[in-house]
Amino acid sequence: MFRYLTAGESHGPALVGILDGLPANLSLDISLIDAALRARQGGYGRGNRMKIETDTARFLAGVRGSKTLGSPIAVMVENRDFENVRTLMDPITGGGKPLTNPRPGHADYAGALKYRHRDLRNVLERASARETAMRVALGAICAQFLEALGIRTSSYVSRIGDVEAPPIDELDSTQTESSDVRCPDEATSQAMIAAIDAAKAAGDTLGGVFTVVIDGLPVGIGSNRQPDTRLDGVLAGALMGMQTVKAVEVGAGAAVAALAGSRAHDTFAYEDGRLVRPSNRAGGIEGGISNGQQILLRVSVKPIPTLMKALPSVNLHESREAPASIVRSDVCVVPAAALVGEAMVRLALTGPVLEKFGGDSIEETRENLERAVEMANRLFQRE
Ligand code: EPS
Repeated sequence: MFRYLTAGESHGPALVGILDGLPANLSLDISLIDAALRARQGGYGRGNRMKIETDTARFLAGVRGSKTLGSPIAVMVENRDFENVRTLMDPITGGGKPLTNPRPGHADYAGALKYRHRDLRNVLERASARETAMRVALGAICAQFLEALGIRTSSYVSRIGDVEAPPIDELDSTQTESSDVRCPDEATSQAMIAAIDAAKAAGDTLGGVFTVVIDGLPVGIGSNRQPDTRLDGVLAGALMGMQTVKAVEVGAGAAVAALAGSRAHDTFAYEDGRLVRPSNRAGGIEGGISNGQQILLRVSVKPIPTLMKALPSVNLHESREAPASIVRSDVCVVPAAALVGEAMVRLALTGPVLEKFGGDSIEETRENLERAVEMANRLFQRE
């Protein structure tokens, strides 16, 4: 069974993560893990915390000579900001003036009542998206496992606030990587940057939409056996597990509700003796099982809840109306969220891929995959 856990407060000493169940002998390019962490810190619209941190992954277990051992992998990412707030956050002696005014849209209020915390900082420290740095580190390890099997993920941003890109059919990843907002359309990128500047000037924040694409996923990942084994549910659940995400669509998504059945599904045909699907409205998943087509996941992200022009709220200690607490924050996290989304998809795919192909070493996993693909190709071959 593959599983992972993260721990860490936004301003505590460090974030830590454990990956358990990856096969042995997988060669890891450590520089790619740090590159993924660096990319998550970027994107137009980020705040001043990103100038303090230089995230790097320190391996504590499970890897030797840059190869996985098959034992649990433990990783640490230090929070440099901890040194600046040690009196507040030290695990043994930390404490200080409590935060009392919950931010609408944040975990502050519900979390305080749930855990009986009178200081909202005790909630926001774990609810903060800082923790996604560890998900990105662990996801970058899974990316190298998936890549070894020919499975790749990519992502792009198609909306920030009310600025939307034209339909993006053929994704040009070089364009996406050179855009400060991860949008492959140059003119839209500029309009998005202008929208972020305007929101910042107004003390406001912006959400948006990103898409995660999975290429090379073999047929048969996920299952129709039980509701919790369906691949669409597994992937959507992982993406909804991100701090900012409010909706996930697979393929044509919500638009399919308005289509008649004759226009909603992807028909089958033969072309030069090869089975083809002329469309991909299902987004690569039918009956909870990957069907060999590209997987398309469209994810809607809310504007982050810390506004420099604070929203109306209350002071819970004094039982009176008061503006929400203002803490350092970002204006727009959609480009970074796209990268976290990719990390979540990589983490969520690894379990079902291992369930299908198994293997205690990467060689064994690859052999099992090759055999399964060969058998599937032969199943309906004419005698
Ligand atoms: C973030 C780190 C945080 C925030 C942001 C994301 O750092 P700090 O709280 O020290 O500024 O910038 O978190 C939030 C938007 C939030 O609401 O908690 C990060 O590393 O992604």
